[in-house]
Amino acid sequence: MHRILIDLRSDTVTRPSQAMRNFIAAAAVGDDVYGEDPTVNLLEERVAELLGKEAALYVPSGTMSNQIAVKVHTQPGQEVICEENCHIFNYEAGAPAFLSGVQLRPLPGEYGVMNIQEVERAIRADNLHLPPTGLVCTENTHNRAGGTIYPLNNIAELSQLTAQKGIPLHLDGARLLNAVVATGIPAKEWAMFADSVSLCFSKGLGAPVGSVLVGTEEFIRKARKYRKIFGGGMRQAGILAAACLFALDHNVERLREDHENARLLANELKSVPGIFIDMKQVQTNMIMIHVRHPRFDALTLSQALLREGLAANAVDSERIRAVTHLDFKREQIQQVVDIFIKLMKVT
Ligand code: TLP
Repeated sequence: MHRILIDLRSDTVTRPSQAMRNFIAAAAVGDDVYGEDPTVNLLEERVAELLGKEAALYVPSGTMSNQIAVKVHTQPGQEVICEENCHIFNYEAGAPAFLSGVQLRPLPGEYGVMNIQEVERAIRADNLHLPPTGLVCTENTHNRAGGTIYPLNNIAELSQLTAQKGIPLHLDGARLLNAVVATGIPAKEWAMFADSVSLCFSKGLGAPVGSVLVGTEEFIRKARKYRKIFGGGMRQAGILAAACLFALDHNVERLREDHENARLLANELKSVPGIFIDMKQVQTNMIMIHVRHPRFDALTLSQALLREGLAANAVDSERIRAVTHLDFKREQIQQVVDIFIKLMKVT
């Protein structure tokens, strides 16, 4: 085990601040399975309001939130259209097949954005042989594309298409507030194009646990039932939801700092020989570092970085992902750059 001095693996690695812990300690709680936890209820109201939806449900993780949405929107045997690098397809351990009995239809994307004509072509005709298209999923910001923003007009046209075909649209907005802060477009405006939206508090917002799923009253009534079935009915969950309320009040606007730090770091790193950064990808708090070096691929470089105390994950054999967050400070940028320069020297 190497000692991690700087952790850029994810924005999930943040630890609750003392102020957040104090707020948690003072939270009023009750049994949320009975709907009696005032802090959870308040969080759900606030997130429903923030995203302009009728109702909301607090759940333990982003994965559960997405999977409940897939479950409510679909029937077994249906097909779900998504972008090929999305989280639901790549990082949720095959849950749509396991939990909902649906198959995924991944489509190529550019910076995470699907081509609207390809989506239209992928929607199945009504034919005895074909799996009916039950849902379309999108992701904003897009994780594996490098924290890129799914432009509003693309979401709008996707929404127009799905509405016209009578297919629901789910938005994995784990980092939607990063898109909000980066563009200045309010959360409601993004959310109005989707039937359901999942928002995470355990990423850039710095809370230890929790996501909120929003949609219509009817959708959330069904989602609440599946949360119980999936084992996510928690009791005095206000202890956790309090952290999310704190995050809403204190950690949204500051996402700007993470974005600035990512840009500053990427600007420094891009001139280090042996790595390449597509600056068009650096839109929020992530940097995809393409490794083009005679001695290293992404995996061996991430191992070498770790020996220097810098943790950053390889997403495939060519790319390392670096994510800025609440516990990464501007002063650490130079340290990161120095480690890369030291390692990339061809000896
Ligand atoms: N993403 C994690 C890993 O699973 C890759 C990370 O470190 O970025 N949607 C999106 C877009 C996500 O990035 C994640 C987490 C989730 C959903 C799932 O959230 P959790 O981890 O709470 O289940």
